[in-house]
Formats: sequence, C-alpha cells, structure tokens
Amino acid sequence: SHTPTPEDRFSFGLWTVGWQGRDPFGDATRPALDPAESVRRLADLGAYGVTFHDDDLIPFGASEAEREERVKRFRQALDATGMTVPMATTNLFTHPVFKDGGFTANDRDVRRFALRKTIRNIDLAAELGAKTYVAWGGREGAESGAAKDVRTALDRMKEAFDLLGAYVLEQGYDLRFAIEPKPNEPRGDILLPTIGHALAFIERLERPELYGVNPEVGHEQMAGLNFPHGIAQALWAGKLFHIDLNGQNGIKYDQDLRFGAGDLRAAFWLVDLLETGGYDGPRHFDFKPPRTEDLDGVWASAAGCMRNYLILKERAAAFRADPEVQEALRASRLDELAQTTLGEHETLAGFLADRTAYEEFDVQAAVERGMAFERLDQLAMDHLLAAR
Ligand code: 3MF
Ligand code: MG
Ligand code: MG
Ligand code: MG
Repeated sequence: SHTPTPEDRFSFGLWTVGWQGRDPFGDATRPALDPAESVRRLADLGAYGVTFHDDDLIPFGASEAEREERVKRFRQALDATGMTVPMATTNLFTHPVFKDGGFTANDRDVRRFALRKTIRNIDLAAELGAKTYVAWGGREGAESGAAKDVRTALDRMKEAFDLLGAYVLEQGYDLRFAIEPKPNEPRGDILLPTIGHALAFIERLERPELYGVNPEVGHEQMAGLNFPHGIAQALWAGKLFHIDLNGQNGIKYDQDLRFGAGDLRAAFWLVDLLETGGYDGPRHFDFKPPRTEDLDGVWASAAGCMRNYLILKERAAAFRADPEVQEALRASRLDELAQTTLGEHETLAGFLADRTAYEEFDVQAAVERGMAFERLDQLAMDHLLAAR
C-alpha cells in the first residue's frame, strides 16, 4: 500500500513543513505554523515522528516561562497523537552571532556559547526520548583562504564533539550523535563537506562509537556524488545513524525538493539499499515545500515524500523478486563479487604459486566476456517505471 502508517517510521523536521518560504531573494510567502499543529497534521498524514532544532520550538532568547509553556504545548500534542521525537538538533546558523560558526568560530566566547546552547538542547532531547542528536555545521567554514586555519578548526571541532560525548555519557543519556555533512551553503565552503570526510573525522574522536552520520540526499548531490554509494559506505562502516531524505536536481543550490523529486533513479537505488541493507532508523524528511505553495500545498508536499518512498519501496521489492532480475544479476556475476578473492584456506604462498592466477591467466577471454550490465539496468528501469 502507498498509504503511510507509523510502522513505516516516517519523520519530519518541524522546520520543513514550517518553512515560510524566506529565501536569499524573497520574503516569506506563508504564515508561521504552530509546532503543535504540525505534529497533529503530520500524525494525520501517517508519520510517526517529528524532529526539531531548539529554536524551532523555543524562539532564541525566550524567557524561562515562555520556554516551559512552549515545551508543554509540544508535549501535549505528542501525547495526544502518539507521535515520537526520534531526533533533535541545535540551530547554530540562523542567529547572526554564529556568522563565523559555532564550534569552530574564531571567537572563543562564541564557541563556548554554542556548546552551552547545544548542551541545553541535548537535555531537552533526552527528556523527550530522542535517540539521535544531529549536528549540521552550517556556518563552520569560510569564504576565503586565510580566514580559517582548517587544521586548527578541526581541533576545535574535535574538542566540541569529545566534550558533548563526555556530557552525554556522564548524564547517562541513551543518545548518539550523527554528523550531517554538506559541501557549501550558507558558507562558501563548509568543514566536513561529504560523508567520507565525516567518517574519517569520527575515527579521530575519543569515543568513535558514539558518533555516526546523518547524510542528506541533496547535500551529496550538490557535490556531484553518488548518494546511494555514500550511504552504502556509511552502512558498511556501521555509521548510518540517521538520514535526511529529499530531492535535488544535480549540482546547484540546496533545493530540498520533496523526496522522489529530482534524481529519481538515485532515489530508487537508495530505497532499495535502505530496505535491504540493514538500516532500521527513521525515514526522516528534510525538505522544503516550494514557496509557491500555500498551506494545502505544504501538506500535499509532505504526503508526497512518504508516498514516493512507499512507491519506490514497492518497485524496488518487485525488482529484487523478479526471477529474470535474479538471473540477470548472476549473468552480471554479482554472486562472484560476493566470493572472497582468495580461497578460504588459501595461503599467500599458495596464491603466489597459482600459475592460473597470472602466468596462465587468459587475459583475452576476460576481455571478451561482457558484463551484461545494460540488460540488468533496463530491467531496473522497467520496474521503476512500472513497465513490468
Ligand atoms: C541544511 C540542513 C539542516 C540540517 C538540520 C538538522 C536546516 O541544509 O540540512 O536543516 O538538516 O540542521 O541538523
Ligand atoms: Mg539540507
Ligand atoms: Mg538540503
Ligand atoms: Mg539536512
């Protein structure tokens, strides 16, 4: 069925449906949404969770009393609908104080403020039952070469994540961090620009097991990268803690289209991978309903994200179940890729002595063997377009 239910584990950021359409060239085209109303509407549409930045829920600089009131209203909406909060995050990019970053701002007092702002929201995230804390370093970067000493900035980034990890352990929270890479926008260049950069950074932290990644479809595609390949490597490393699903048309500004718009074939392979690759986290949408839409359009766009995921899930399952596809996979020797290159008990000495591996290897025969990938990919196309 293409109708979402809570078992599908779809979640949305409050900032997605709540986006008012303000962009670098134009003012808001939609009114602000009450977070409690977003919770109810998303629950009605079949989502199971909502996520938030501290500032989505509690305006920056709000009084203690206002903070309590806002959190109370949000909790009531969660309780009334059964919606969960699987993830939360910190806004370290909107307020002008973060113009040069949060964890890696050149100004030390700004870095200390950013850490305290983050810790404050980690407490709320834990209170609301979140299991993942996302960190997108939107302003951690530069527009010019001498402005940021990147090696030193990475020391400060490591210091920040090590400190946050120590805090979570000390508090006994059941919470892991997911770093969200992005190559650029709003900074000219952002630190930890891709999944690969983030994975390498994590291994330098004091407790790498506490940290994974939250890749976003459009962010990798802005850099011209293959998103399903990036996700496969994150899964392979055991680091896919969370995911931001949306749509993007190639290398250009961060489009945040609804999931399934943009590169549809990448979306097909992504869903195929998520559904068969052992990912059991939320299917989280980080998109922006275009500013042409009124509120009805916002909910249509949100519903479209989930519907497209479920359609692609059905199409990918049909592809995998098709006997002709299974035969085509064998013809392309995917089963052979799954065999180790050396035999189970083969020693290095035995390998070096195997004349068939080199001296007697029939190079020409291997050259002449076609890989049959085109037939395989056409079968995928047929399934994606429901022509089979
Ligand atoms: C920007 C993003 C961010 C992050 C968010 C959660 C505003 O391109 O993708 O959305 O996803 O901060 O960490
Ligand atoms: Mg984004
Ligand atoms: Mg985006
Ligand atoms: Mg995102």
